[in-house]
Amino acid sequence: MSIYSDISENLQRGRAKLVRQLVEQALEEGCPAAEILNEGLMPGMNVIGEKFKRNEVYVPEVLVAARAMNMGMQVLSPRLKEDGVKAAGKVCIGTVQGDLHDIGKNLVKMMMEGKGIEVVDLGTDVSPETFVQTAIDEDCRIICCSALLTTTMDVMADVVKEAEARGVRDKVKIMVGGAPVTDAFCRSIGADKYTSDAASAADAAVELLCAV
Ligand code: B1M
Repeated sequence: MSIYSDISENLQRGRAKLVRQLVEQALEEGCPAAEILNEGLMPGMNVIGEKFKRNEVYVPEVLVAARAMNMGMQVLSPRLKEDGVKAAGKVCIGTVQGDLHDIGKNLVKMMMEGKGIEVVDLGTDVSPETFVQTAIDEDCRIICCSALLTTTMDVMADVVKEAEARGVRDKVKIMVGGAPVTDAFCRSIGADKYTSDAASAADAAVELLCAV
């Protein structure tokens, strides 16, 4: 078994320390940082994402795999920067104003990072102004909004309006999700993309980043 499949397998099992050691070993052996990411860490996270979509693994397994991914990335990130490797694109994510649920939002973030996307995490209770200002300041190409309450999902419409008011609606895509959110709701508020789960959100973000 190659060191890359070793990294991928152990990431899927959530063996964070081992993943970090294997990434260190791969670097010592002279493997390029981008190759370790693209052939070891990301394929491992992709397998978990696909299994999550098919309900073959659940939130806890995704969380431990994401922790292993993060451990590997701690070692790899400085080397990727040194090598001038750029992220697939930059997005910001948050749970909308008035809403403190963040487990799903964190999963979306982890899946996106697993696809090589740079994610600015704004946390919870995020105002439309903060979403849009961050997108402008940080040059994010997608704003990702999560809502778990029927009483807060309408804030997503305000994010769309704020992006229009600030004159950046044509420069930034807006993705929405969370248990009460639907595709019909997404279309009704003029957002760009609804997805029902974290793995699909990450896939959609990659597609949007490639399209813009
Ligand atoms: Co709250 N809560 N909660 N809660 N809570 C729900 C959501 C609720 C359905 C429970 C119920 O009544 N049956 C209900 C909402 C009812 C409604 O509006 N229709 C509810 C309520 C009412 C409340 C309070 C108002 C309770 C109170 O105080 N009276 C209060 C609100 C506080 C606030 O936010 N202002 C409250 C508080 C809390 C806790 C703090 C105790 C805790 C949150 C802890 C935390 O997040 N750190 C909590 C929890 C844990 C839940 C439940 C039990 C679980 C939510 C969760 O994490 N699910 C929930 C009931 C339930 O769902 N069974 C409930 C797991 C998570 C992985 O799923 O977040 O849906 P989810 O994310 C999924 C997808 O939706 C999607 O991907 C994820 C994974 O695939 N997704 C996206 C999410 N964001 C996305 C973004 C995308 C794309 C996909 O693109 C950008």
